[in-house]
Amino acid sequence: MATAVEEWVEEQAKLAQPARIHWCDGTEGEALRLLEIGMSEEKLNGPVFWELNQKKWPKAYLHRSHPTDVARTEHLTYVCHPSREMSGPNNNWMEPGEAKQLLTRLSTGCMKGRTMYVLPYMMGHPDSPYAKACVQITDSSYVAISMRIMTRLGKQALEKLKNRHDFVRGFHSIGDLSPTRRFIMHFPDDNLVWSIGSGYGGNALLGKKCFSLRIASWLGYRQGWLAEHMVIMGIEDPRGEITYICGAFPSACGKTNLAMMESALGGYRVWTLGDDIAWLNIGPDGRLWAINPETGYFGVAPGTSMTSNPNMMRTLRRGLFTPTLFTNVALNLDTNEPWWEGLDGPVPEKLLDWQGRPWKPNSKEKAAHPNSRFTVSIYNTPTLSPEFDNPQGVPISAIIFGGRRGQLIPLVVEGFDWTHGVFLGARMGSETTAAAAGEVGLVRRDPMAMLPFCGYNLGVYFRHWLNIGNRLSKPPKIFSVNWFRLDENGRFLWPGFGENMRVLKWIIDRVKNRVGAKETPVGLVPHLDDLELDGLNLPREKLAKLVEVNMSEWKREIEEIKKFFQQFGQHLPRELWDQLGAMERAVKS
Ligand code: OXD
Ligand code: MN
Repeated sequence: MATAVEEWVEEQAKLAQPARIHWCDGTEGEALRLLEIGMSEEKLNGPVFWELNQKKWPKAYLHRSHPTDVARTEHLTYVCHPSREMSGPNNNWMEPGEAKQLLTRLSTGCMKGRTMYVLPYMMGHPDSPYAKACVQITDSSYVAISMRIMTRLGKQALEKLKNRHDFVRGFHSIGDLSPTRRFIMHFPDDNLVWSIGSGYGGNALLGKKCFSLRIASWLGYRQGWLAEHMVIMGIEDPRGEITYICGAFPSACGKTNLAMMESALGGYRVWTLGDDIAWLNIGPDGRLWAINPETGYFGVAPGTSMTSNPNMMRTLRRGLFTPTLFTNVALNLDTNEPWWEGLDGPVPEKLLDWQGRPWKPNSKEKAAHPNSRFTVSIYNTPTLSPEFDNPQGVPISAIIFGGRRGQLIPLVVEGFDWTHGVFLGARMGSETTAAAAGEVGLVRRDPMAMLPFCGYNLGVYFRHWLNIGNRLSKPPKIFSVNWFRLDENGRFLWPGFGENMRVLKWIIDRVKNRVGAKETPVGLVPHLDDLELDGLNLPREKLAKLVEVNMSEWKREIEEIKKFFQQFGQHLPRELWDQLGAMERAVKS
C-alpha cells in the first residue's frame, strides 16, 4: 500500500508532469552524479555547475543563477491563513482557495521534460523530540544538492515519514523563472509550502525560511515553542565554563561571522551551533533549550575573509562533508578559484563576473553579486560544538537582538526583565541589505529580525513571546546590541568581528551576576569600567559615544515605534504599549 508521502508525490507528479521522478537518497555519490550531469548542461550564462580548483577548494562548484533571481522576493511571498487578520500586516495574503487555484494553473505541466527530485528530509536531529519530518519536490538539481547540505536528507527521514500524515510538504519548481510568474506561498494550516518561479535559496530551499521559520513559527505558536531567526553559540570562558546564547539579527548583518567568531579576547572561545535558525523549546526543567534544525550554512560571500571570518574560510576549504556550492560569485580565470569583494589578497587580473562576463577592476559593478552565497555543511566547521547533534539541544542563558543602525542604538543594552526584553526585540529596526530585493540602507522595523519570516500576525507573535516567558522557570536575560554605530565622519565606532567578544563577555558577566549596570530610559548599559578593553585602542570618548543615549534622537525613534505598533491594532499586547509609554516618559523627563 502506498504511504501518505508516496500518494502526495504521485498527486504532485500528475500536476507537474515531469519526464521522470528521482527519489533522492541523500548520499554524496548521488550529489556528485547530479553535479556531473549539471556540468555538461548549458544554460544562459554557462553550465549549471562549474568545477572549481579542487586542490584549493575540495569538492567545490560554482553555480550562476538567472540574473533576475538573486535574492528573496518579499513582495512575492505570501502567507495564506484562512483569515487575512491572522497573516497580519507583516505578510502578503491571499485567500487560500484562490491562491491554490493560481498556483495550480502555474504548476500544471511545469516540470515537463524535467526530472522531479523527491527530497525526504528532517529538520533537526532524527532523535530529537523537537525535529520535524518533511518532504520537498523540486525540478532543480541545484536545489536538490543544496538541500543535502542544509538538511538531514535521505533514508532516515523517509523512515520517519512512513507512518505519518502530518509531515510538511514543499512543492518547488523553477517554472520559467519569470518574476511575473513567481510566487512563494505558505499554507500554514496544511503544512504546505508552494514555491514557483525562483531557484534562489531563500525562495527554493523550502526547509529553510519557508518551513523552519514561517510554517514553524505558526506550529510553535500552536504548540508552545518558538522558531526564530537566530544564531546559536556556546561561549567558553577562561574557566572552561560554556554559556549558550542565541542572537537574532536581520539578514546579512553578520550572524555567520558571529556564530564562528575567533575571539580577540584571550581565554575565550566560541563553539558554533547555528548561524541562522533556532527552534526554542521549554525543556522538562523549565529552561529554554535551542536546536538548530539545519545542517549547513547558506551564507553571504562578499566580505568573508581570513580577517572577518577565518573559521568560515577554513570551513569552505575543508571538504570533509561535501559538496560545497558557490552561487553568483566571480571566477578567477587564472586559478579557477571563486572570488568576491573583500576576499584576502589582491584583486585577480582575469575575472569573470557573477554573470559570466569578463570583468575589469575599474568596473563600476561588483564582480561578485552583493548577495552571492556559499552553501556548505556545518560539519566542516572547525569550531563546531560537540553538542551540535545533541537531540535535546543546549540550554540558553541569554538572547541578543541586534540590528544595523548607524545612529542611536547603543553598543549593548540589557532589558530590565523578560517583558522589557520582548519590547527590545519588538522595537528593533535595521538598515536593509542585499539579502532581499529592494533598496539597500533604509531603516525598517524588523522585530526580532522576523519581519520577513513570521508566519502569522506579529502582534499575536509578541503575545506568544510574553507567554513563553511566563512559562520559563529561569528565563534567559535579553539584550540588544549594535555593532554598526558610526561617528560623525561615517566611520564605524566599534571594530566588530572578534572584538565583539568584549561585549559578549559583559553579557555573560551579567548573566552570572558578576558586574553591575547603569540604568537609562532605554535599558541597562555597561559601566565603562566593566568592559574588558585591554589591548583595544579605543579612545574613551568613542566608547562613551557607543553607549550614549541621545534623548532627542530617541524621541524621534519613539514616534517611529508607535507608528509601527499601531498597525497591529488590538493584537499588540498592552504590555508593549506600557513599555513604550514608560520609555517615553523616562526619555522626556
Ligand atoms: C538568509 C536570509 O539567507 O536571511 O539567511 O536572507
Ligand atoms: Mn537569515
